[in-house]
Amino acid sequence: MTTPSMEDYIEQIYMLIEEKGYARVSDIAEALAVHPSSVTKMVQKLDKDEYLIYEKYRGLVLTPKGKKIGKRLVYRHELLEQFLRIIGVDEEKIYDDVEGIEHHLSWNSIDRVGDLVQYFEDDRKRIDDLRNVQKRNEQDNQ
Ligand SMILES: [Mn+2]
Repeated sequence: MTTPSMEDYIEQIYMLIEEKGYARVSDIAEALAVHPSSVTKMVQKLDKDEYLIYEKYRGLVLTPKGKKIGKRLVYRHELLEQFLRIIGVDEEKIYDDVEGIEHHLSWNSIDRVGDLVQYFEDDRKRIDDLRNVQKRNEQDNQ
């Protein structure tokens, strides 16, 4: 079982390795806006739980288990961003909102959100229809 905080770390480490080929404690600390000592602590826990292998001077690598969950966490984040974008949430709110909800949905809900995103993407007209509903609601609220 992973906690929200563990998920944030695994997600970030997975993305750093995808982007740069490696993940340093200092990069993880910067990305998550936390103190490097917190990163070291969490990385040791993730090592103990076999999500990654941490060697002080050689850096860290995800285990197959860590990679698998990392990939799913990044997918979940991206899917939820897509979802909020489709339903018309303001661009500047999307990232923080996803950070706020991503750890609190079951995979069942994530899969159903995936269906909904697909439903809208299969036919752009559906997104236009939704925008029309939103325009009407905004006019009514004025
Ligand atoms: Mn995230």
